[in-house]
Amino acid sequence: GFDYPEHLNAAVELTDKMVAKGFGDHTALIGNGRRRTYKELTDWTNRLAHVLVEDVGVKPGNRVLIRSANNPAMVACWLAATKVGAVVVNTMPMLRAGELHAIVEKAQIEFALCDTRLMDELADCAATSPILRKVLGFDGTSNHDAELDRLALEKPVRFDPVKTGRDDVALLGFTSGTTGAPKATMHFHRDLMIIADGYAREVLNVTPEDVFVGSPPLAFTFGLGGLAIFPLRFGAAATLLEQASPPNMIEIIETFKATVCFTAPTAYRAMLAAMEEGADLSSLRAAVSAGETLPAPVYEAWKEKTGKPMLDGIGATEMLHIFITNRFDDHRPACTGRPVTGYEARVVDDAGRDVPRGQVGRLAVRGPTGCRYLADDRQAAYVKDGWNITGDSFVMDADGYLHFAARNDDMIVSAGYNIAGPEVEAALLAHGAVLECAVIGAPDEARGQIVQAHVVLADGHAPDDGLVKALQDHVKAVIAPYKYPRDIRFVPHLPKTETGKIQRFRLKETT
Ligand code: 3SK
Repeated sequence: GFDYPEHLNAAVELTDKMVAKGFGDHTALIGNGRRRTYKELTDWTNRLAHVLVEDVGVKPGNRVLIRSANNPAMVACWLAATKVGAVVVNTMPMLRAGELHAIVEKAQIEFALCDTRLMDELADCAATSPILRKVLGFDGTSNHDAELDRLALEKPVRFDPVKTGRDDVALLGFTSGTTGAPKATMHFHRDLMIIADGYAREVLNVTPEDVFVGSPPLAFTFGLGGLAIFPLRFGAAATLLEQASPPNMIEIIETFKATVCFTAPTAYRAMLAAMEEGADLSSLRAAVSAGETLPAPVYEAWKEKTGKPMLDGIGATEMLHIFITNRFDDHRPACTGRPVTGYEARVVDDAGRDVPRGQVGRLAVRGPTGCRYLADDRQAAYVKDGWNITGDSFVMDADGYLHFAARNDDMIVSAGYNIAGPEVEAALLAHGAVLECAVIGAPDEARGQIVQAHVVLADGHAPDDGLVKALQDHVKAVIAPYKYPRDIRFVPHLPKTETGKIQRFRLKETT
């Protein structure tokens, strides 16, 4: 089991304790043209912690929202807020005011720290969210040129950490439900350590020589683990990219000789193509693929080209991080592998009974970081008798290895992003030209799935390319732009049941 002292603070473990262990001069973070050692990161987070307590008035248990792209300043803010005992809600830069408002209301967020370049949408959110008491800007470019940075420069580099318990909530991980109504999953200080001491130690065998790179947002627990917690727990370096396109990741890998990469199969496909053109990714020892299922041809091509396995894994915001994975010495194509130490998996039917090996059923998992939704009736459906019933169908083979079969819900997974179809429908319906619509995930070679909208037009509107673009721009303006429908089909009517329910599965059959 995982044994931690009663008083534990995850941020202190990842900064002050790393300096005490002798990693002070090691590089901790690289980003926005600067490199910071563990000592510099520790001093920075301590100064910020002083500001949060003394100038902002953050008390243990207060919820603090952070809005930023992946950069060192975001990591410093997350660590500082964690150090003072706050409950952190990391959010993605693409979120619009309406989405931020739903998060602020759900988590009862009183304070927000925001990269000044992303302030507009948060200001709009603050105008409609009276609970949000104070918003402080920080300079995401690390030039220390914003209110939070200026206050921090005046503070001492020593901070007596707030006493937090190992079972105190440290993080709320947000996940959009299939209806788009956000759910918040609570994670304790110890959970943040468990994912490092379990998966990252056991499977990735992280050492201080490692350099991490990757694309998932820090606001997604996949990114927070892979690009902050895992490297910092072992004295390794994390490179942070505000725009994590495959070419940018390749540049980082070549420049800093990155050794561990966290991204989705779509990006690995692009990296394979770049290797054909001469890109040198030979420094990578671990290519972790998650967020969407890894197609066997990508796994095979990577093995063929690099001589190393690509490690497919499945995680969930509910479980905090990866709980089933392949291993360096135990990996198979079209297979997600076996549970990480400490986790158990079953494949069950609707009544919770094990289905025979080789048959499809729902993936149920149990382990030390299981789901606790914040104030949400959906908890009872997700956790039954201690088993977390995930949204995926799997097959367990005769050897106990797990193979992905399908998703069970209306969630669309496109290039690693989870997109709730109903949320896109609501955005489309807010456009005057749309009478009715249904949104589904359509198979796509490059992105796994794309958002496909079937639209019935209101009277007086004619289908044409100009309208497609207008609807796409409208969706991008209302919700995070990555959710926009890449494919829009105009149809005279939608398939419906006798009671008038839209039959999305019928649309899926035709794509
Ligand atoms: O597979 C996922 O979607 C996931 C979610 C949260 C954390 C980690 C992973 C891989």
